[in-house]
Amino acid sequence: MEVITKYYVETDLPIAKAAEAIAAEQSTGTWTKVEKARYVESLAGRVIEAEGNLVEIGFPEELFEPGNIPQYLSVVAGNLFGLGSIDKVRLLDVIFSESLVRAHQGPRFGIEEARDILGVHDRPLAGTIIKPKVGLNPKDTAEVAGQAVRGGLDLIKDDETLTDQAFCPMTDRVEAVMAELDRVETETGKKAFYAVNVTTGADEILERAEKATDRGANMVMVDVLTAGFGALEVLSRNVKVPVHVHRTMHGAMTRDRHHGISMVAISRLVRLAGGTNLHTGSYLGKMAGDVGELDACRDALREGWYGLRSVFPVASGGLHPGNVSANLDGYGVDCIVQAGGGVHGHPGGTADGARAMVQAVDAWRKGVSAKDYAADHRELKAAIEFWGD
Ligand code: RUB
Repeated sequence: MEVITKYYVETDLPIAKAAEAIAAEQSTGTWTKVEKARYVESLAGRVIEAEGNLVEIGFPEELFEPGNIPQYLSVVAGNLFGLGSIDKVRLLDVIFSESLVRAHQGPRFGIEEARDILGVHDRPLAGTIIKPKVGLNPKDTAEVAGQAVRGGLDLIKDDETLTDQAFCPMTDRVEAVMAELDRVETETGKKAFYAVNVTTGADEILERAEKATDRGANMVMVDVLTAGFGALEVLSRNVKVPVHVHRTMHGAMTRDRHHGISMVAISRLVRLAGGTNLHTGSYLGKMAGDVGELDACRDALREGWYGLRSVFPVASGGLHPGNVSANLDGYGVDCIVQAGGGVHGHPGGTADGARAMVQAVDAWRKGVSAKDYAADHRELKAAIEFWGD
């Protein structure tokens, strides 16, 4: 069996030569001929197609160490990016063999398991990011989180740069937020996830996550590209709560359509490594996104894949109640729409912003435009007047 990789390539070489150079460099070759025993050739990469700017290569699955995602990346996304003979190259997709996929547990908590915890099965989830993204003390963080859940949101998350700084120690923050969420649940019956960012060095990320869950955290978050896929998999294999995966730094790899690594490839790796939720971009928002790629990420996270549980795609980045429906049209029911500024910047404050997000999701479910639904939903009306739709 093979692992199939697809690349976009720009080069002055004949495309077949460039494809051979990539296949060699990422398997058994180098820039010049080196005599080798014949049996080594069984691990050589094979050019399947080289046409125009598209290259497809099959790597024998024996080249990959089962279970070792960092090593997978060294093969399919390694030295090739630095080959002087190639001007630009983008890893478009990677199709892993069944045995390599089955070497991973994948998400311990997938979409269904996360829904079972919340008791929400028939609609998209709506969430927010604590804003300001850094600076609040634990008490004020809890206040903001409590307001968001009182407004009906299902998920409150730390932002990607908030970890365990002196101005907001993680353990104090978790205790304060979870105590507030417990109060809200007791008063209103509304259950919500709080995704605490446990991103840190590989040597202590599991210990940090366990400190959070020991204090009641019901979800952890990791910045997968800065912490590493290995760190994500350590969490998903050992921590007894769902894992929210932020993709900060992805733009350095995904943004150039002609060089880097597509979000589709990253989506497959996050599912292998066991994320429950993954930011994959918004059909309408502040971050640049390509519809074809968004669709491919959505499908990579949710389609059947040798028994691995499915993963929530997360639409975030510049969302507000007025553009929720465009994102839900793309992602459908099994997704998370989340807004930071689009909740906390609401003219009526966080709780009203949360209500407006919930109303925007309800409008979509009913097949009614947000504008029409706003006629008798004041919080949504105020949001649309403020940000448009
Ligand atoms: C969004 C936010 C997230 C972005 C990252 O805040 O804080 O970090 O979602 O973008 P806001 P992406 O809602 O105020 O824009 O989700 O595309 O990775």
